[in-house]
Amino acid sequence: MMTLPARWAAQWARSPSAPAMRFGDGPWVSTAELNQRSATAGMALSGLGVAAGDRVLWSATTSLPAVVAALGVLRLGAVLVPVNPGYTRAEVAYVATDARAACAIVEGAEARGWVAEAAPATQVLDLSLEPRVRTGGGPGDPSPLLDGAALGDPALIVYTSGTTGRPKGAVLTHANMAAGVECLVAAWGWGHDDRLLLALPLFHVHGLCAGLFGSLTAGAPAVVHERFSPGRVLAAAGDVSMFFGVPTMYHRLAADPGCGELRSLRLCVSGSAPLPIALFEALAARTGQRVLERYGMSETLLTISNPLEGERRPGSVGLPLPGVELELDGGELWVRGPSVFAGYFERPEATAEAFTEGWFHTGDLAAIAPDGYVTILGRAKDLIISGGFNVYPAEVEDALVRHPAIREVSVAGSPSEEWGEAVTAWIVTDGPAPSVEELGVFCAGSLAAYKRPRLVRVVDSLPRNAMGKVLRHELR
Ligand code: MCA
Ligand code: AMP
Repeated sequence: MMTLPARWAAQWARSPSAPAMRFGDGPWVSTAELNQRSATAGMALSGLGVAAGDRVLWSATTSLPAVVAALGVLRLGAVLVPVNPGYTRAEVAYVATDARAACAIVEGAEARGWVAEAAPATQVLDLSLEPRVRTGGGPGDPSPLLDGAALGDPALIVYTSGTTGRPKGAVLTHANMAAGVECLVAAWGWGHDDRLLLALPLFHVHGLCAGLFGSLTAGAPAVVHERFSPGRVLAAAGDVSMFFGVPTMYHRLAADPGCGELRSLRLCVSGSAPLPIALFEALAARTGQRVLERYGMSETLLTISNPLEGERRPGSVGLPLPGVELELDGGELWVRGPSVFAGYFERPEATAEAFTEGWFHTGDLAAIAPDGYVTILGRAKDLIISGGFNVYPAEVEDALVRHPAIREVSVAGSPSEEWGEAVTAWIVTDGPAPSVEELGVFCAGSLAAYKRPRLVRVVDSLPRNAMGKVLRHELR
């Protein structure tokens, strides 16, 4: 087994004129160009003092310079820490501080200022990798060894709240990444002739590892869209063979009069949240696509998938991918396998709590049929999934309870056809109740847009158990 960057570099050198990716309707970027530009990025970072093993925060919307910078980080053997470019000052500052990044590559000028202020030792760069706020670092090796990371070295730190608490950095090694990505390429028959339409954000495992790294590993070109738009996806469908999306994307595609354009694709995959059976069936009827649903987590990469050949069972996430073992503990799904992460960054206790003898506790409730098909039944963890993005109720409650008119608040998800779950706040007020719009403005400084409540319900009191804990399921 090789690390992914070493494998990509070898493939790029073998077929330098192959198309690697294009952004929207822009020109194709060849593998030779990607090879040269990502090597230059890795060397530039090294020249600025970034070394193998250093953590590099990376926050940008989807673009070629953003992809080149991320590949440069990985080729240098530094550790990529993706951050949502829609995060607020508080959210960015938290990750910058917690990860103790040597360097931050940040697209937005305002966000660069936030990182510089929160983490003065971090060298802050824009996407051209020019130092913008020179604070830390120093001259480094201008001719570093690229693609030299070992399989056991960390490659990626993805911030996620796990089953409880504040966001923690899940450390994925090069071995985890290679195992997780290579098994998808094999399971989904991903070949050079495929073209993926990639409109997922690149700051999550779904878009980054399955979408981008999957394409690079398969040696198959990707057509990359900066943001998802159903019209643009359907207009591009004739030019690609695969599409990966979250259920909210499929909901919007199914509602589009042109959704029949999906018919020509070889494979449509859904994940990150449950794909409702009714949506699966509507898509099958309108497009002929039996969308392949699969399951994953930031901590484990993708571990369960419906088969390419054979039954794609609606409402089920399918069978464990090769090398993955599953177990149920009191209904909770436990996972073991080569793509399961090494642990949470500098949190030995949280890591110890998340594992039992190598089995990772997913916090998801599941059932396994006698023929092995897995159904995700719900969650043991307090997590809302809205449009494929995870929202932790406690974080939203902490922001809302600061509002002067809110005495008590509890946050949970309400069923939503479009978003899967909609972030909903049940509030007990002092005086006139604030509107959902007012609360949105109120938490705009502390919560990214997708975490803000979409629904507000005023109640006289919150249901609590004998210990005083709010019973969220009774609210829903
Ligand atoms: C955007 N908004 C949202 C969401 N996305 N609100 C709630 N939930 C969301 N998911 C906000 C916008 O900020 C905006 O707020 C308002 O909703 C309307 O935006 P709209 O233009 O309709 O939304 P959009 O920009 O089109 O985004 C919808 C989306 C997006 C394309 C479905 O949410 C998305 O890309 N989701 C994919 C998430 C993902 O990749 N998850 C993978 C993580 P305002 O009006 O205030 O401006 S899970 C993972 O990686 C594991 C391994 C796995 O299994 O895959
Ligand atoms: P994240 O922590 O962002 O990686 O999100 C992982 C969580 O997304 C999992 O623990 C599940 O709760 C959820 N998830 C991912 N794929 C599916 C799916 N196909 N069906 C149901 N839930 C899913």
